[in-house]
Amino acid sequence: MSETLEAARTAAGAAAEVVLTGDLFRPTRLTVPDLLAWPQHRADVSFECATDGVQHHRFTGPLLHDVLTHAGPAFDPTRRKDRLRFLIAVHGVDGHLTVLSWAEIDPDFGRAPVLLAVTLDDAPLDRAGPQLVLPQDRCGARHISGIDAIRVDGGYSAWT
Ligand SMILES: Nc1nc2c(c(=O)[nH]1)N[C@H]1C(S)=C(S)[C@@H](COP(=O)(O)O)O[C@H]1N2
Ligand SMILES: [Mo]
Repeated sequence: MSETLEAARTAAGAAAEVVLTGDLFRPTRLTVPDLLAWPQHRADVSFECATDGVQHHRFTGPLLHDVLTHAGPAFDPTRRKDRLRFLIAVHGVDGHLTVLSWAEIDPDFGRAPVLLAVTLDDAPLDRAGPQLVLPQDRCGARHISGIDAIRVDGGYSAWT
């Protein structure tokens, strides 16, 4: 997140919150400390930024899959084919956005160990908000910082 945006968020006095919304049985809002309730994973990542070159960072946090599963995505978890239509949109406070497929992070499919990081280089992200971490990405662009909303979308389920 840019320093300007982070300063604005901090000045507003608001603890960063992530809204989990969309096709969920238990939509919710989570702070960074709330994200400590799930098992914590560590990722040491290197990624290349088109403008700043190669960056190295250490992140810790829960798996995105664990957090979203707890929110109850609106598919039948016992039927693997049901999940394939679902998308996950991750939105940063500055409007930066990426879309993942559910299958990309599902242990039965792509198994990407994507984190919702709560620390960056050992510093807590309580005020900035969590950061998306995709250890397999070569490019840094999907490592969205200052996440303020995640939307699970099974909209393609209506496609006949
Ligand atoms: N919210 C938000 N996150 C973002 C971006 C952004 O513009 N907004 N840029 C991405 C890009 S292009 C890169 S390369 C990395 C840079 O991370 P760093 O500044 O920690 O090296 O952040 C990513 N996360
Ligand atoms: Mo970048």
